[in-house]
Amino acid sequence: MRAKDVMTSHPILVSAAEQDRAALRRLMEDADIHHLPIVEDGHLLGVWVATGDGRVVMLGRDRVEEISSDASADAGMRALMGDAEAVLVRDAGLPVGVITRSDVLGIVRTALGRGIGRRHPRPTVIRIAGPSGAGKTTLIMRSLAHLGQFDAVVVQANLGPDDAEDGGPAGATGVREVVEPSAHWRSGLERVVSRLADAELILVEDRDGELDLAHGIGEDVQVAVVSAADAGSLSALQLSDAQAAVLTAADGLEPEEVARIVAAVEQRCPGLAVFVVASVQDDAGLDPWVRWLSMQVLRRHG
Ligand SMILES: Nc1nc2c(ncn2[C@@H]2O[C@H](COP(=O)(O)OP(=O)(O)OP(=O)(O)O)[C@@H](O)[C@H]2O)c(=O)[nH]1
Ligand SMILES: [Mg+2]
Repeated sequence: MRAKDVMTSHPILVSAAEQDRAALRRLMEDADIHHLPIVEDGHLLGVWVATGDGRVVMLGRDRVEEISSDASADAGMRALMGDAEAVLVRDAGLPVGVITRSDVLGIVRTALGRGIGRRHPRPTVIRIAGPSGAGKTTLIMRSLAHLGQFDAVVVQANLGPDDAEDGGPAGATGVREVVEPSAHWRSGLERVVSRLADAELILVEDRDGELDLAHGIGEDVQVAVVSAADAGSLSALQLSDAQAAVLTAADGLEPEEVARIVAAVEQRCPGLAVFVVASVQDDAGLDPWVRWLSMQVLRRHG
């Protein structure tokens, strides 16, 4: 970024002859500024500054940095973080702009509005994998409805590039959704996560296929989504690097049958958090899962 990108253009300059402080203050108030560079015959002589206590004081030219409009904006920022009270920007020698701390604060405000500069180190990345039709999308959508406290993004690695224009199903809920088939791979996931660094939570719907959560691809948490009816065939090896399994469509089985399957999975995979959901009205299973998911984000926030 260049100085001309961040400066306030068409600066009001005053000559050395203008010494009437009341008039200078009125001028600054009318223009809603706090600095008036003093320029005589193109030479910078100093700057008038309206201080917070109502005074107007003159500072020497040593307190004003002069840079070219094509210079890096960073040069101006550094000057303001040091001794400079203002930065006078010149183009072909002519004063064309001023940068003050007000401009810097304006930039910071814009950045904050976009989530840039958050102190949480990086988003929590949750990879959700499972066979085709296991209920991954359904689970993500239902979970998002309860995760409004987080700035969440869904990364769809399970849709083709042709779907990218419309976004995926989460887009309809108002949650940001990125269709990124390459997020199935380590390098693709890394790229998309670095692009979404302002998010707090990234839910990645992984591509369908044989469930293999023995090797992570750079996410924080891996979750297997499998229909309860199919969960009996899950092996410990398949889930060896997973933190949770969500057994879906429990509404299609008798509760005793579900309990038996859960017990079997828990026995086979000690330490795995196992949840059971059924995308029906009175599903009580979603709550513990959403609480667990929230904890994954909160404990990374520190
Ligand atoms: N009865 C019942 N149906 C479910 C449940 N979860 C998902 N489904 C249904 O199962 C079908 C597949 O669900 P999706 O959420 O699209 O599954 P997916 O894993 O995202 O599927 P793909 O992305 O196509 O691989 C849909 O028709 C859902 O409505 C559940 O808990 N109970
Ligand atoms: Mg899906």
